Amino acid sequence: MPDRNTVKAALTEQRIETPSWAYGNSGTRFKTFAQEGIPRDPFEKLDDAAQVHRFTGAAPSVALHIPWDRVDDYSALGEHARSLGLRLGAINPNTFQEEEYRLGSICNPDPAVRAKALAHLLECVDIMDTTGSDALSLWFADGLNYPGQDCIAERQQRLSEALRATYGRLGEHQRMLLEYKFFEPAFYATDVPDWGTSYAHCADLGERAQVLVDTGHHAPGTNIEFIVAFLLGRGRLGGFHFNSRFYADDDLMVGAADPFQLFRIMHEIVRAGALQDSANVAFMLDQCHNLEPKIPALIRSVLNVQEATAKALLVDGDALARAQRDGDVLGSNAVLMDAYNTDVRPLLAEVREDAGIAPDPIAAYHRSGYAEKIIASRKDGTPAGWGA
Ligand code: LRH
Ligand code: MN
Ligand code: MN
Repeated sequence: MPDRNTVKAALTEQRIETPSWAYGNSGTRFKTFAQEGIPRDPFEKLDDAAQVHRFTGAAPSVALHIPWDRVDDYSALGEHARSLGLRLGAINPNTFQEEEYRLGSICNPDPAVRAKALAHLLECVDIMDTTGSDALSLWFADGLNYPGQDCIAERQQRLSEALRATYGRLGEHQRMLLEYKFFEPAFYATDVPDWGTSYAHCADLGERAQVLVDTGHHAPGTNIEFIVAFLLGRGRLGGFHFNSRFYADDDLMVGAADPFQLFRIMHEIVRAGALQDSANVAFMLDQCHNLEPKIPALIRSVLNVQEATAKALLVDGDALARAQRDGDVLGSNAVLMDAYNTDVRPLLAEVREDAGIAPDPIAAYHRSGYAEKIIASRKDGTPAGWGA
């Protein structure tokens, strides 16, 4: 059986990055229901992120999306993060919300649009230099709605060129994560639709280009843990955008729709020794809290990842290896299920108490009065939201 103290130590060290955009208002294409107390700028988003970290002890970094988080002075933003005990994490360029990108960004048939998109990617590396962020997190909405709309093969060429130019601009300590998504906003063909396409481009570029797995970006029924295991084996798993989905890219709280899938993914991570910081796998959330309050939803999400991780750490590796070697189909499955069916909440409560954190972070957040405070103090100004 895994040693209890080793499991606790691994849980104490686990870090989960929250996305700046999850703190702002968000909605569907039908309606955004505004909430009260929403941050009005990136500085206030960090203030809220600090609460998630304060009550979980596990979320010390925040991913930025540019231009949603554009500020005049990124060192001041980094300084604000540091003063809150946080740091700025992955930088996400945004090449999908400007008029010019109607037919794509770096895959666009018009060289002038491609140049504009590339300039933005390079600008985001400049921002990384200032913030000290080590990951450029790329997702492209590029794709086609109709057969024949553009040449699929030529678009791959254009994609390669822009990725190569961006990769060449990265510093030694910086890396590029390439996220895939099988559809949306394009409905017929997407230029980076799957992990294979992302992997091939990363392999062309070099070691510091890695695949980013957003758990909501697959066709229903896709075995995501297989993808994770494969990429880990090749040193190409750069990180995750965790969230849950019932139908498409739902961006619901991770572990809400299918906690068993999250456990299976974390089992592959633990098996490969990729939980440690040195493995350089970024565990990030990419979620939208359209109905529920943002801060407790993000706390809940961190707890869900921790619970799946704790269960994965409790898998009896020796018993599993023995059963697998013996060809014991039911026995090996039972080892996994035993771990999955363990109630790990008391163990995690202990980990938190050892770290001087309240054992029930959501209750502690509600008791803190922070929600009431931001509702009262953020009455004026424009709340941040997708696109703002
Ligand atoms: C695309 C995506 C990508 C974007 C984020 C806002 O669906 O997952 O990571 O940057 O949503
Ligand atoms: Mn994502
Ligand atoms: Mn997404």
